Amino acid sequence: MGRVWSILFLTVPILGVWTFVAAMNDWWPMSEGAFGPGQWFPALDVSNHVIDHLFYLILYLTGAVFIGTGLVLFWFLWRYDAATNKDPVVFSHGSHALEVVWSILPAVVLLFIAIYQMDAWANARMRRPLTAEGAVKPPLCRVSGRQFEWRIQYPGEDGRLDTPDDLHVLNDLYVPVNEEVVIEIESLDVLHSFFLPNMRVKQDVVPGMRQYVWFHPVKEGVSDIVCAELCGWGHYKMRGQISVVNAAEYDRWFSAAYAAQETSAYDPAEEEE
Ligand SMILES: [Cu+2]
Repeated sequence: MGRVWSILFLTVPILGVWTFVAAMNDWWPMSEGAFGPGQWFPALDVSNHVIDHLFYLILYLTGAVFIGTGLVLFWFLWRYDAATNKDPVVFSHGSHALEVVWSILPAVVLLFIAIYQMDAWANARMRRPLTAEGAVKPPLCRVSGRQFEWRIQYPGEDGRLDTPDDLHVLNDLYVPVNEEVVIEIESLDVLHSFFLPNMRVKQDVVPGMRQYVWFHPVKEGVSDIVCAELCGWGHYKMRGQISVVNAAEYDRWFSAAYAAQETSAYDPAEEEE
């Protein structure tokens, strides 16, 4: 019976690794069509690969530990199966040397990751992009999370937010390609999380806090905006889209959206939920 258990436990690392390898290579059962769209990362649309690099580094580190412990577990179940193992049982009070090793080794690995990712963290969270003059780059727009939509507000001609010439849009973010995009994010009610999977940007939106995210899109195209924080019954439908377009198209879109806003009639029924 012990042999059956050992084989069963061996399937855990095998299936676990298979899940990842199949997802990475788009093989069954993780392929497109089997469980919906491809299960691995959405396309990377920013110039900065550091998040993916860190992800793979940590995946391979934890993967090696996962495979290692899975194999050790299998070997012990196989080797010390009570039905076939005639050696008497030995009770041990532990091994001091082993304990030191398995305390120090993870500590060193964690410390290495902490130091190794410091620059990536600073670039993603602390070093705000600067203008050509060296000033802090003002946000392109403000995105406000609200149950269950993203309200987006662009400054108008005057370049300032919260003035009468602002442009307001819903769930439909436009940004220019090939430049550093800074977005101010805030919440109008509860915790949300502003997640742009293709830009590798994810930031909790905390009520009462004004925060900024930035990224540098290098590919034109449309991708998702997702709320990554369970924020209420309608959380699943709190999604929008981000369109990365060239400068000319951006200006065209902005003028058209602004013209549409100025000529639309106010309809109180639209305000109702
Ligand atoms: Cu939300």
